[in-house]
Amino acid sequence: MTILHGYWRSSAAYRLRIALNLKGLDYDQISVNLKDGHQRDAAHKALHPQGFVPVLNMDGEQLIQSPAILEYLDETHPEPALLPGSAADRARIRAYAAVIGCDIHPIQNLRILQYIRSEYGQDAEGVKAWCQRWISDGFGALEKMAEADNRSGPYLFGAQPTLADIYLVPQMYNARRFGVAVEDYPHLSAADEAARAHPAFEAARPENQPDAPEDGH
Ligand SMILES: N[C@@H](CCC(=O)N[C@@H](CS)C(=O)NCC(=O)O)C(=O)O
Repeated sequence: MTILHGYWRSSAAYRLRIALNLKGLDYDQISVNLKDGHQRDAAHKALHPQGFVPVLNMDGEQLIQSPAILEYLDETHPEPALLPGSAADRARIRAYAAVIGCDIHPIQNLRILQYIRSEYGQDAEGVKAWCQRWISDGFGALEKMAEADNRSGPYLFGAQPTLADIYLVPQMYNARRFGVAVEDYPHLSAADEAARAHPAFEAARPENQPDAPEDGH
């Protein structure tokens, strides 16, 4: 049985839920409550030395790091391809993923936000301003990339969802959560809307997870 150790609001786990759903792979979920700090429990750190989610148990393997796991899923279950097209197309798709996965998401991770609160005395508004600043910076670049690619859509890279959408949708969710004006990025907003209407993305939505609290917080 495939088991995803995740959390309803984790965007890295959200990426994996989308990919597993797109590939038509069944999985169970074990919730690691990030809000209560269970990612730092010894039992979880035995699965993930960094104390992060997600962890995926699949095919007798224990896998960490969503970029690595997404590649594993694509290599072991090639259809539908998360990285379609030519080598140059795949490089462009990976570039969208890298802007989000390397340059936007890591600096608004929970432990970073907790750190700027505790060590730099920031309140909720200060934390929100930090997130808005860096999400907007990355989204500005992504919007220009999408404009230059000039794909007909509806997804970020054309007619089928790719790795780029798998990274985009969870990051747009975070952006809305932190009050970023996502409508300022028309290409990103249109691709996000199209992807969220896809059943694989819909089933992966944070609100649709078994550990999502009823009050949405
Ligand atoms: N590069 C890692 C990042 C994983 C990550 O940032 N996970 C977050 C949730 S989205 C986490 O577990 N944060 C716990 C914390 O900051 O304490 C991946 O893509 O798997």
